[in-house]
Amino acid sequence: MKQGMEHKGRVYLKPSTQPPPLRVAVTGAAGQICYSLLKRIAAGEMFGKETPVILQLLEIPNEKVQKALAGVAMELEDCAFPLLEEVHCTSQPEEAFKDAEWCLLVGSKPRGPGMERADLLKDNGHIFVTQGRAIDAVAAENCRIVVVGNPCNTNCMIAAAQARRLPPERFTAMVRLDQNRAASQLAKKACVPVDVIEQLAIFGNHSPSQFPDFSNATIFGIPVPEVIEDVAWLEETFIETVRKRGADIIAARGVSSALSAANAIIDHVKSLCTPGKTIHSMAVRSSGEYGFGEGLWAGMPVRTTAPGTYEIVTNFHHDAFAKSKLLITQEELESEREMVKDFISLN
Ligand code: NAX
Repeated sequence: MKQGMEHKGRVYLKPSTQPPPLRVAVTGAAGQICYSLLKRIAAGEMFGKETPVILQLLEIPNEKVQKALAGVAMELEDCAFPLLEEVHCTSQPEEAFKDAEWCLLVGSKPRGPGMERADLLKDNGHIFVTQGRAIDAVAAENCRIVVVGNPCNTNCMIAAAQARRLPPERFTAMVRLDQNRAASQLAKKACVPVDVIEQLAIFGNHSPSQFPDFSNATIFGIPVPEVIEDVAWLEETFIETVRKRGADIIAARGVSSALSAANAIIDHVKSLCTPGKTIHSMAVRSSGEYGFGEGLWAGMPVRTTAPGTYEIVTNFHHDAFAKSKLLITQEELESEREMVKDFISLN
């Protein structure tokens, strides 16, 4: 006999072992990444096949966009996902983030024609100030925040700067798509399956300045430079391919990566939920590791120590070539911080 559960005035028959639903807030929910992402969360691919979810979807207060969001919600309903308990659509950050245990900040303002990077940073700065404050005010005590909307490192730094209740380590930004792209390129070159590539870190900014660190990566436990002896390919072709992959996809598809970005968000969260020895890449708050200025959010190797908690892996060694690449991305992150300094010193 199953146990009856009352929820919103309706009685459900559920196995008594099922955990309570997880509230997941997702912004930019009518956008193209979310069109690939939401169905996978609802199908249990992010939090497991035993965890019911409530999706709290945020979009801008624009009639057309809200209508599109309602359409997405209808489609989710039509999938009849057993784990999807509820979909709540809103234009109010305080509603979207209320009691959320995960906030996936995918929405941001895209760069318009002729727009300077500084303007893009500032426009998005306003969004992430608002959202960071709302999250700090109403999200669950154990909330984790993942920033995807670009420029994601700096947006994450801005959101975290608003928080007084939630510690900055709860805020991470996504470089997992870059890690996955890098792993696929190395696997293809070495003619090996992608899952034998380990210790692959993306250092720095999620931008063309990033350093996909082949030098510490391994293939079957052997350092990549010992397996792939083509130094020119590693130092030039590989790095450039990973850095420019997003632009190549826009050139080919006419729109930016969505399917692979959604997949990377799933990977980011799953890795962050899974303690173990595996090293993965996230943009996290620097305390000075690898030369990144304290308080910057930089892509680095991390290891998950408990569900939702990580430690930065600090024993990667870098030669002069790697150090020169790290310096470029460090400087770019510092320059972004300078451009948004008004947003991080608001409190
Ligand atoms: P879309 O333009 O398709 O969707 C973005 C959605 O965000 C829009 O529906 C928009 O209305 C909404 N939005 C804007 N401001 C908002 C706000 N204040 N609150 C709630 N929603 C808001 O973009 P999409 O392709 O889905 O990409 C989303 C973001 O991901 C972009 O900033 C993009 O640059 C970034 N990406 C980041 C990646 C990463 O690795 N970190 C990779 C993929 C992607 O490029």
